[in-house]
Amino acid sequence: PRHGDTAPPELQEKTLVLVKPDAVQRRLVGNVIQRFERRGFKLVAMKLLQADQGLLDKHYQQLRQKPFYPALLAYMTSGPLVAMVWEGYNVVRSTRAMVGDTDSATAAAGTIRGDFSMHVSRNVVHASDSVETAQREIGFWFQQDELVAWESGDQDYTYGP
Ligand code: IDP
Repeated sequence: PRHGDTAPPELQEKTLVLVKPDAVQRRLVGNVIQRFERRGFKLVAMKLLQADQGLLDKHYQQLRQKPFYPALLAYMTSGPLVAMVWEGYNVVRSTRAMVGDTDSATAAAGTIRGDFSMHVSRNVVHASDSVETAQREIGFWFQQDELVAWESGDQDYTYGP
C-alpha cells in the first residue's frame, strides 16, 4: 500500500480549494476536480458540507467589513460546497492562475472562472492566495486527521527525476 507521503518537501505544498455552492448546484464539481487532477496535483482531502456563518467568518475574516460581506455570506451558506486540499509543487500559485481573476468578467478564458462564471458574486471556486493563508484556511476547514498522506505512483512522470 502507498501509505505516507515520501515526496520531497517542495512537492508537499498544499492549498485549500472550495467548489462554491453555485458550482455544486450547476453540477460543475467534477469539472473543477478534473482540472486539478489532470494538471498533476494530488488530492489529499475532500468533503461536501454545508458551511455555517462561524466557519465563513473565520475563512473570510479579511472581508468582514466589506459592503458585500452579507451577500457573500448568504451565497456561501446557500447550499452545500465541496472543500478540498490539493498538494504539489507551487500549488498555491498555480491554482490561483488556474482559477483566474476574482472578477469573472475579466477572468481569462481557459481559467475556471473565465470558463464557467459570469459575475464576481457567483465565481464558482475559492483558492488560497498564499502558502501562509493556505495553512490557516486548511485548519479552518479540516481536522489534521482528515488529510491523507499518500505516495503517488506517477511522481516520476509528473515531475521528472
Ligand atoms: P478571491 O476569491 O479571488 O481570493 P477575494 O477578494 O478574497 O477574492 O474575495 C473573496 C470572495 O468574495 C470572491 O471570490 C467573491 O466571491 C466575493 N467578492 C469579492 N468582491 C466582491 C464584490 O465586489 N461583490 C460581490 N462579491 C465579491
